[in-house]
Parts: sequence; C-alpha cells; structure tokens
Amino acid sequence: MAKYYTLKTLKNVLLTNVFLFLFPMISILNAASYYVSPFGNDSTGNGSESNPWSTPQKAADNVTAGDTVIVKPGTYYDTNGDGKIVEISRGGTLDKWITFKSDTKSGAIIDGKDRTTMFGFLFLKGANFIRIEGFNIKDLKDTGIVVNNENHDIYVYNNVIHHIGQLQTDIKGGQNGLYSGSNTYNITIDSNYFYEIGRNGTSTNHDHGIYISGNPAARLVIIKNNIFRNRDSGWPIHIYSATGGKFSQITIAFNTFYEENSTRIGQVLLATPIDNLLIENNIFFKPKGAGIRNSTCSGKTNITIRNNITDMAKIIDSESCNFKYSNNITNTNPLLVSPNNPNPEEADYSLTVNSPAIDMVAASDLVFYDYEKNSRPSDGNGDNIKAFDIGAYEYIETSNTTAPKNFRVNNINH
Ligand SMILES: [Ca+2]
Ligand SMILES: [Ca+2]
Ligand SMILES: [Ca+2]
Repeated sequence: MAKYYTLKTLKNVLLTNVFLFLFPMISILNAASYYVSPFGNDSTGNGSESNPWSTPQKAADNVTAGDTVIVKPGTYYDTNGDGKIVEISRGGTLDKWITFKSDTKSGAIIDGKDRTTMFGFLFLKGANFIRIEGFNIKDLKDTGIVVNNENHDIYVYNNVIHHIGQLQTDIKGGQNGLYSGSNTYNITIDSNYFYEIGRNGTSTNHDHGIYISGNPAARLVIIKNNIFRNRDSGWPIHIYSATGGKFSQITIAFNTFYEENSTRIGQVLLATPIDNLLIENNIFFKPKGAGIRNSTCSGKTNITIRNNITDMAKIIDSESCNFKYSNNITNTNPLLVSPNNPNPEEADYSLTVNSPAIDMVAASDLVFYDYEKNSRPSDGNGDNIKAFDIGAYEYIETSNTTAPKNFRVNNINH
C-alpha cells in the first residue's frame, strides 16, 4: 500500500533525512587538525599548518573530541615549569577520539631535559579516548606516560620511550616508562620500544617499562607488538595491586623482551591476584632464569601462558599454580638479527631466516600488523600458508633471502 504523507509529515520526513545525511558531515567538519612546530608560536599562532602553535601543551588545552594534533619534528620541553611536558585535561568520546601524533616517527621529541622534568604525557581526570602516536619520549626524571586519574580508553602506539628515571637514588617510588594507576581501564600499549628505563646498578627493582598498579577495579590492558630492553632496576612489565585487589583481563602478546635484570628473575612479574590473564606469542630472550616471575599462586585464576619462546629452561619460574600452559618453547634461541648491539637505537630485534618464531601461530585476532607496520600474518617459511610469527616482528621474506622449508628444532613443553 502506498504511503500518503500530509504536507506537515512530509516536511518532517525530509528534514529528518536531510539531518541524517548531513550529520556525519557535520561531525567531520567539527573534527579539526591542529599543528605544533618548533617554528610556531603559542601567542600569535592559531594551530593551523601555516600558523602553528609551538608546544603540544597549547594544543592539548584547545582540542575537542575528534581532533588530531600533528606535532612536527623538533624537541619539546616543559615550558611552564610544572614538571609536565604535555598535561592532557580534555578528552574525546567513544566515536571521536583525540589523537596526538608525531608527524614523522620519533621526529617529535618529548624531552625531560636531562631528567629535570618529571613527566612526559600526563592524563588528568576526564582525559579519555586519547591516542598518543609516534613520539620519542625521553630523559624524564620520573615517568614517560602517566595514566593515573581514572582514565580510560587510551591507545599508546608506535612511541619510543627511553632514558627514563635514571637518577641513582634509594627512594622506593618507581620510575617507569608507562604507569597505569588506580581505576584506569581499556589501555592498549601497541608497537612501542621501551629501553633504558629506571635506575642503573642500585638493585632497587622499583622501576619498570610498564607498571600496572594501584587499585585494580576492572583493568582491560592489552600490551602487544612492543619491544622491551631491560635494565637492572625492575621488570619490563610489572603487575602489582597496591590494595591487594584483583586485576582482570590483561593480555601480553606478540612482544619481544631482551636482556636480563641481573638480580631478579623474569621479564614479566606477576605479583598480584589476577583473573583472566593471557600471555602468548612472546619472545623472552635472555631473561634471568625464566621469562615470567610468578611471586605467588594466591588469587590467580584463568591464567593462560602459551606459544612463548625463551632461551631459558623455563618459561615461568614456578608452574605449580594450575595455570594453563601449551606450546611454550624453551631452551631455544629465537635467532634475532642483532639484539645485543650495545647501542639500543641500532639493535635489531627482527627475526633471521632460521628463527623458530616464524609461522608458529596459526590464528590470532590480536594483531594484523607488526612493530614495523608490516601486515600479519605472512608466509615466512615458504609453505604457502600464512601464519603469525612469535614476538614483535613478522618475518618478511626479501629477494635476498630464501626461507628454509620444514626446518624446526624446538623443545616444546606442553
Ligand atoms: Ca608544563
Ligand atoms: Ca609469518
Ligand atoms: Ca607459512
């Protein structure tokens, strides 16, 4: 039956349809791109590409939901002496995130000036739905990125975070690459490089690449595709509830860990009650003793540890906690290109052609690219079947190399 509109309802229908059609355009028009450059000016600039601001702080104070801040190559300091280089008070929404992005990878340097400034990025309450991408975050006195004000939906992607908190003190307060504190959740830490974090040689062990701490609430943390180069003062990843409460839903997958803490076991420390923890597809290379240190079985439920590779005899220091283990490969060198280069900037943690990490994971919904943005999975062993590689890198066959077929020497612990 045909519909007959009165003039009034027809007008409403048309208005509604016009509004629905225009609404997405209005959303796009409202989302602005702002620019920051060392050649800009916070007073006379307007954040446009031709008249940029000079500090990412100025941009953080002016963004609204959906905006993107593009930070041009240069070095950015704490210009007002409050100990923070970028303090973020404004947030996005579920559909309109705010992005802070270095225009070129590591080109925008968030610089603590020889460890005189405390924090790189610090999120205030309400600063949610925010992405931090591509920055070189270095030389902070305390912590690179602080997520500690009930923040949620934070995506930290493709940054290099290094030379943090290397002041030689005996204080217990930690110096961390990234800190996720009380009542924060939905935090994703993807494709970052953490190195030279914390004090050197004091054996205080309070300094960590990523420190997940505070009051747990529900946590929802995904740590994937990252590279960690350890120091002697803590762990690349440390999970610890200050209140004794229980964390939940933490995933540590497709990361590459290198180097030991000479005084402590493990590259990941599980020091707290946790439910629903997944540690899979990681390379634990040259840890002390084992890839994972488990300080207690108490309060740990639904823990799965699978498909990890380590050159040590154990993937975890104790396997007595009813965790689910499968396909962890021990006593096996992952055969990385040059992880031990004394210059962390020049070290290469990608896989060599004979690496046992290649094509070991048939399926995953956690990653579709690797640390270098190469797509995953790819066929790295020449059997015409695409599969995921363990660790932060997917092996990409080049014209100069030929992957051997059906070559595997693995010790598999089931
Ligand atoms: Ca400041
Ligand atoms: Ca592969
Ligand atoms: Ca294959």
